[in-house]
Amino acid sequence: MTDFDIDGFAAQGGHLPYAGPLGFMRRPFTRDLDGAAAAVLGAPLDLGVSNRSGTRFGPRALREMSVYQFGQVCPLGWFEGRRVVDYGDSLLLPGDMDQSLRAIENDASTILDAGARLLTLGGDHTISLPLLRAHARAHGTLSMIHFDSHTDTYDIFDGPWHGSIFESAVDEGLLDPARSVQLGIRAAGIGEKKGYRVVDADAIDREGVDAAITVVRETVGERPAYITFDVDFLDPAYAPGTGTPVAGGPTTAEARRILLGLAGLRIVGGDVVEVSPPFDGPGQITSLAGSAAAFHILELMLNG
Ligand SMILES: [Mn+2]
Repeated sequence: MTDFDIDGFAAQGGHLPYAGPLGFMRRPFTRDLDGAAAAVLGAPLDLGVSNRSGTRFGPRALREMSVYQFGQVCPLGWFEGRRVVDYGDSLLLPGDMDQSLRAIENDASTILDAGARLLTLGGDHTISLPLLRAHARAHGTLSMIHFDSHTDTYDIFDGPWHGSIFESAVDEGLLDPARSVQLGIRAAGIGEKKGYRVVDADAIDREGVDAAITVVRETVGERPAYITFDVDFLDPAYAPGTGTPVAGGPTTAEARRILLGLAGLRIVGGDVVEVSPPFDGPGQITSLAGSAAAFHILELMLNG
């Protein structure tokens, strides 16, 4: 006979990592937001990419690898007393960017209006624009903590794409760039700087993560802040499964330490974007890293 506490195990979600249903972190799929502290939303969009596509498969892969975080990145029992639901995916019509962004914004507003925090799984980075619109409506002008190898301030086409959103967000007054930080930047800029504080990849490498954390904490202060985590922040050695990888980036350990270093800030929302499973490597390391970051963002939202 086994000594295994099957009832206690069931209370944690009830399945071994390789079995069972796949709500994010085993949360139940439901649109009932009553009493929910947070909801997780999938935004399976890849209409906005400029290079390799595939991020429409990101939410599913992030959910799958999230169940490996139990007892690892996520302490067992962490969800006790916290109602977190998986709201499912926004219904996005293929080829229709306007409809897609409206659907994401509507779902986000529904969740925020219910009083829940929102963690969104992308999807390409275009999704952050409707998400910022919804969060700014709920919380006022935001600070942003932006992990990325690109500034995404490249508003060079007629419509939104994954490289234009953080120019549009400033122009729309959704966030205050002087109170926002872009971390890990290393792609050659082709757009305006728009006034963001930048701690680029070379600065993180040279001065270390503690210095980066200090800049973020001093810049953001007490303001409501939104975290957007583009998985291409990470070096392609740690996150090959993404559309526009840029060599020379931080490690998963550095990402983890920066996220943990943001504890106590007023994190009101966040997303993990640009996971493209068709380009992921053995061990699904990109989705694993992305889902760990997603859990840490959830932790910051609910502990803050
Ligand atoms: Mn990027």
